[in-house]
Parts: sequence; structure tokens; C-alpha cells
Amino acid sequence: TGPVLALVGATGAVGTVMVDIMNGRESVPWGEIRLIASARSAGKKITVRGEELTVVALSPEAFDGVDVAMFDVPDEVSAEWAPIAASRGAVAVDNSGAFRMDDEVPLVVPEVNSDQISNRPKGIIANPNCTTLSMMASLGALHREFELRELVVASYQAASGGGQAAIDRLRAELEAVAGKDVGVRAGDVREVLDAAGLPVADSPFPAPLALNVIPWAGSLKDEGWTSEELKVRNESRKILGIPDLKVSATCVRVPVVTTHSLAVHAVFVREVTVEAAHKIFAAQPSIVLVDDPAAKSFPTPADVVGGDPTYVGRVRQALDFPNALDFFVCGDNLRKGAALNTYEIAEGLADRL
Ligand code: 2RA
Repeated sequence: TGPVLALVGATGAVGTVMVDIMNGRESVPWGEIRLIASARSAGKKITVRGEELTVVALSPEAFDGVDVAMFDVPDEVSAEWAPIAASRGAVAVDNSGAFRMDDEVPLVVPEVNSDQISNRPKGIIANPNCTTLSMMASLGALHREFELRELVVASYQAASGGGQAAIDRLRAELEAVAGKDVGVRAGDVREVLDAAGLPVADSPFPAPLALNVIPWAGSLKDEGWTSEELKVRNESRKILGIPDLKVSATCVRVPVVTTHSLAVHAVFVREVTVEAAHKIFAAQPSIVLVDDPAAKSFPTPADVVGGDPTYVGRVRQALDFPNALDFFVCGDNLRKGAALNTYEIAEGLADRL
């Protein structure tokens, strides 16, 4: 016995991490775990907690008897199927962008606004975008104490935010440039990629990613902003419950496979010190503070990938801005940034069913 959990998108990049997370848990509250994917992946076998499960095809009937359905599928698939799951009695926990800004759908980061889990008129709960999510535990904790007023961030986003094809592309580009005297003349990276049969026109990224950084993530929105930058603004406001929070974001893709980082400049209503911020971060179970400048100790994606917590370092009191802190955050975008947060919401639901 125990509630029935469905995982929709079980064979995708994030779905695979969700299975890993469930396999790594000491115990799970579920009486049954059902794996659901597109008809193409139906019939695949995946071992979950020692039991070999067969992936079933997405259909309305697949949700019969399901209490909680975690979705990690493209926006348009969620838009169609999360309401179907809800109409069959499941609570849908959706990791797509389809419902995040819907007023009737809570956008939840458990350590910041878990109270919102019960407020779900549509039977749907949304999981934030991984870029926003990577800094929410730290900002939520600081906001509780000092009241956040303004936020200026630059992201350093990993390729895997773009899915498996984006990871494959970065690896292929790295292989093409490895050991070559390249990156020394304008356009030479593109030439090497062209010669390797990897023209940028075929890439999920709008420029070479190997030996480069790309100030672009998502799609073009009004006045030159990208969808990703607007998500950071709108989702931060909704999660933190500060509708008029001033936010400015620049989202940048970097040649990292997995783990998003953000440089954060946060302005508060009340006076804030590095010492007080350190204490607040250290008290958060989901944050690891790595901040010893003299020892050159700070978080980097290479050191934190694969972990569940958010890592925070380089905490500084802004020299020229009152009540402002600057700091650097790293979080595994596939784990806390996607699969783990979704699973934590599902676990929270299991407790309340
Ligand atoms: C990205 N945040 O990194 C997106 C994925 N949801 O591309």
C-alpha cells in the first residue's frame, strides 16, 4: 500500500535522473511507481528500487489510480496531458514551462514556499526553471531575514539545460577542438567545427560553445530579452511572493556539461553583513557554504555536479551599494534544478495525501 506515483517522461534526461534519485532514497512512500513515456519508448525496461518496470505509453488510462504524476516532457505535452492526469484524480507536478505563471498553479521550491503545495485549484503544481531554481534556496533564506528588494544576476548555464542533444553537441565540439591551436583568431573555432562537419547552423546553440561563452539561452522575447531572462524575473517574483521585485538578468551558456551557476547581486531592505549571511546559509540543510577566499575555496560546477545541495560562495558585501550582497551559486541543473525539486514536491504531497 501507499500512494501511486507516475513518472511521465521516464526515459528523458531529467526522467533518468528522477529514477536515480528514487533509487538513491533510503525509503520511498510509494505503493507503486509507474513509468510513462511516449509510444516510442513504451516497452523499455528500467530498474527502479530493485524492480524491473516496463515503460507504458502515455494515455488517459495510464493515469488511472495514480495519486501523484511527475511530468518531465516538452511544454506542449505537459499542456495537454497534465490536465488529463489531474482530471483522473492525480496531482500533476510539472517541470515544463506550461503552467509556471498560471495564477491557479503554485510554483514551488519546498524550502521557500512549501505552504503553496496545498493551494492547487487545477490539481497541478509547477516546478521552476532550473536557472531560477538554482538560486532560490539561498535567496529565500536571505529574504526571510533581510527582505529582498532588487536582484541583478548573470547566469553561467550548462549545456544539459538544453537536453541530451545539447550535451552531445558540446561533447562533439570539444572533441573537434581538442589539441588544436584554435581560439586564437576570430572565427577559427567555427572553421574547425565546419571542417569537422559540425556547422553552427546544425547546433542547438547559436554560436560555438567549445572554447566560448554564449550570451543567449531560450528564445527571443520583447525588447531584446530572452525567454530565459524573463523566466528568472517572473518566477523569482512568484516563488518569493514579491510581485514588484526589481530583477535584471543576463543568461549566458558556458561549456559546462551539467551545473548552472549564477553571479547574484541582491539588494535588501535591511542591513546585511557577510557574517550574518554566512550564518543563514550554514543553517540551511539544502545549502553548502564553500567560502574561504584566503584558501581560494569557492564552488565550481566541476566540484559540485551530481550533488543535491546548492553551493554558495564568494559572499561579499557590495562596496558601493548599501544593504547589498554579491555571491556566487552553483546547483546541479538536472538534480535540484529539475528532477530533485520535482521529486521533493511529490514527496511533500505523499505526506499530505
Ligand atoms: C536551460 N533553463 O538551461 C533551461 C532549461 N530548462 O536551457
